[in-house]
Amino acid sequence: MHDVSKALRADGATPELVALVDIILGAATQIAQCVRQGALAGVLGSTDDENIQGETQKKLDVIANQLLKNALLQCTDVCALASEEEDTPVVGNPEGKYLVAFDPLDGSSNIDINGQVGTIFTIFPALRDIAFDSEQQFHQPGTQQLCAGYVLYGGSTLLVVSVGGATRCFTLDAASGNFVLTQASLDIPADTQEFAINLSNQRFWRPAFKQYVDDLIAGDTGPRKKNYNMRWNAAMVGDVHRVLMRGGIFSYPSDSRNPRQPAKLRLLYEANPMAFLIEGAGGKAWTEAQRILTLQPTALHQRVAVILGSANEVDTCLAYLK
Ligand code: AFP
Repeated sequence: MHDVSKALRADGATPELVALVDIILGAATQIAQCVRQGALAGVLGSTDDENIQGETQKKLDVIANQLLKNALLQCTDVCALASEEEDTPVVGNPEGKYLVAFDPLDGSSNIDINGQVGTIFTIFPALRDIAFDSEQQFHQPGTQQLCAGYVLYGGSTLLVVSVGGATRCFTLDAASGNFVLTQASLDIPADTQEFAINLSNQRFWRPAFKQYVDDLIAGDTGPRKKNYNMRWNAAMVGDVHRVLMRGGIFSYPSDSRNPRQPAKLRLLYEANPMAFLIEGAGGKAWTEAQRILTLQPTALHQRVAVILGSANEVDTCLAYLK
């Protein structure tokens, strides 16, 4: 048995769930090859299409989506899947036990600059009291996730995954094609001096959030009495990975740029899986008013404000917003 299967079985996952994660990893390994080959594989640049979010699709968005879709639809345990790149759920086997949702390639704007990108995924149980092909299947709070994870295509290809216990990190061994356990349990320090927030949006923030960030920037001359450093990857997967590795606070708050879309990150396949992993590593993940995992979804591509990371820093941020 490979490391991922062994660890997930030890964490209580059923053989079927482990097999499903293995299928996702098979597709992710192919995506990793495309990312690594880049221009040599002709996969850089944009298509002429837009997704449901109104964003221009990159060639790699489409390729990654197709690889995951093809692999998952061959699995009889998959009832339906949802993707950032699909307007509506894609139906699999009506009797399938699982729902899978994913952002096939998070951080698409990094593709053409050789920056970090990743695949974020989550698995929910299929609900027997709701039609198998209904979008309502996916309207489950994040607490119901059976498994959440991401594959980060960076200097190394990493898998970070949890089935509800520890958040574990594996590294893809290019020689064997296996993900090898490299950190058995991630543990986010409660305090931090690092933040990841896109400061170019500050004129659109609510005053309380702006005050919080102003006080971070004021450093040891302000009320926080310590200096902070800033990092921004423009790929949630990269920013959250850094927080999982060494602590920090990551936030994409609500703003007033577009009144019809006050938040940017998607609940189902971005905020929920990341919140699951962050909590498994001892951190906190909230919207501006509520624990992310307890939100009752109302739409497939619903967007939410996100504040996550080192527990004490998230608490401080939330205290400003009260
Ligand atoms: P994609 O999934 O479309 O690549 O979007 C990435 C993302 O939603 C998230 O990963 C980043 O945190 C965020 O966008 C970066 O957004 P800005 O460009 O507004 O900083």
